[in-house]
Amino acid sequence: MADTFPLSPDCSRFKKEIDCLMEAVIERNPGETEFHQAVHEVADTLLPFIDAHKKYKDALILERMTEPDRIIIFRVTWLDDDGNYRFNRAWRVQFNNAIGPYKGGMRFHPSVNQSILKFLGFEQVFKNSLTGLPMGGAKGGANFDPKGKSEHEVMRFCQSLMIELHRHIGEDVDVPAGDIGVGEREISFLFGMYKRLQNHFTGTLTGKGLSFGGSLVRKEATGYGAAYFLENMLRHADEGLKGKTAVVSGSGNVSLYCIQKLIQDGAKVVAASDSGGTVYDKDGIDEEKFEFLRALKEVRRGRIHEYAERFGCEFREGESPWSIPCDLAVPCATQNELDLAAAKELVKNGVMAVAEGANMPCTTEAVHFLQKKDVLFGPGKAANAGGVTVSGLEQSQNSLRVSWSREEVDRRLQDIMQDIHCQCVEYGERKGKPVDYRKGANIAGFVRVAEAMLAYGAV
Ligand code: NDP
Ligand code: 2IT
Repeated sequence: MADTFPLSPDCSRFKKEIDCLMEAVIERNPGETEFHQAVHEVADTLLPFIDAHKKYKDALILERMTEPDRIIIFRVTWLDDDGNYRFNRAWRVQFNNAIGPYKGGMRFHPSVNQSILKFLGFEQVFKNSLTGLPMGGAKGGANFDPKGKSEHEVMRFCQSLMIELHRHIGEDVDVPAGDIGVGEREISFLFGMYKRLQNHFTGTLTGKGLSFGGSLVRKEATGYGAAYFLENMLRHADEGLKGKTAVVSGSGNVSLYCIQKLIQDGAKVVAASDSGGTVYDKDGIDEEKFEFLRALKEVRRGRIHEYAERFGCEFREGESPWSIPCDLAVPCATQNELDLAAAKELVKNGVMAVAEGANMPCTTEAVHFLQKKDVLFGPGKAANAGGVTVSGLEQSQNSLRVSWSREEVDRRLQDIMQDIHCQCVEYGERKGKPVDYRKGANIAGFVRVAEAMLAYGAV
């Protein structure tokens, strides 16, 4: 069973150990393939390190980290615009609060299930640790599809969801935020109901509107952060963004602001996508075209083919962007959107770096192939940590009852992304080879949580 997860070339010495761990994880969590994939990805690089540090091994730290603290599952009933009863299933996976209150996004998408939320919660623990801020890891969401729903239906769904969720969260307990299908509109509906139920105005959600406790740069933070991380990776390899051709997948919150920052910093972005297909703009997305794209997606909630129609460029229906020649590839849509065939195509076309704006967008096989071919690879838990970083900064501002300027928040974001890069280099540097950012991020993220768990003993 365990060999459904290919091992990276340099871990064969530890094959037996990883097989044992994965067999136990698979047995405890049957059928949860995305969760198995995320645990395997971490264990693959961590086991050699844990082997060399007996204290972590003896206290079963990694094994315990694969078990969430708790999972809350509940029904959300709501009325559609025609007065029909509808219901969905919702979850909050509170994974680990060793270093701070649970923190992580809420995802609304028809594909949401427990496996996906557990993989996201597990990754969040390591990501939040890397930021250096006091945040544990969690994730939540519902199999609700916001597409095609009216504003009032989305509002009623959010309010009904919060009627249950409010008793499980709090500014020092668990602080949800956005993810796929959950942006400022949904956070506002959720926060409005939370505040009413608690009769308490606190920073229990992040990604709030600016007039009620939101932080400047939160909207841009994940995309900007991914561009900053990519810039750090390139600089470390004596390269830079200027003049490079980039392709970005998706056209949601993360993609949009990644595209904006890449353009501002001198790269040429030639592709973006949505679940309907990819636009290939050979001339590059300039500031004016970007504004059109932003309004199309953020305001009108339209489809990306409208960009191709407006600017007369190619639209590849049903296709992802990975066959388009580029120096830099930034997958920003969803898990497992870049597979081995796509990785081979990118390498054939001379890709230099891949940074994961989304969570686990590259399959295991794709990651191993890219690393084998010495492509710089920035894993999601490092490259997309900018979003939760500014969420953490929003929590600080709420606690202090202050609002920092755009420049102040952006400066802190840049500093933290640089620090995450340094941590990855510290644990992932290899002689004569590109930094192993995957190994670096996993070890650096692990150590902080592991030390706290060791200190707490058997709890
Ligand atoms: P959005 O909902 O704003 O945008 C998602 C984008 O990805 C849309 O263009 C969507 O296309 C596309 N997409 C989603 N699911 C699929 C799918 N199954 N197949 C093809 N395309 C798909 O989400 P975000 O930008 O917030 O999130 C994108 C990724 O970034 C996710 O992996 C998320 O976990 C991760 N992330 C988000 C953070 C945040 O702060 N928002 C922080 C860190 C990571 P369509 O509209 O057609 O569905
Ligand atoms: O995956 C992620 O890091 C997010 N969706 C953002 C989480 C947050 O709490 O801001």
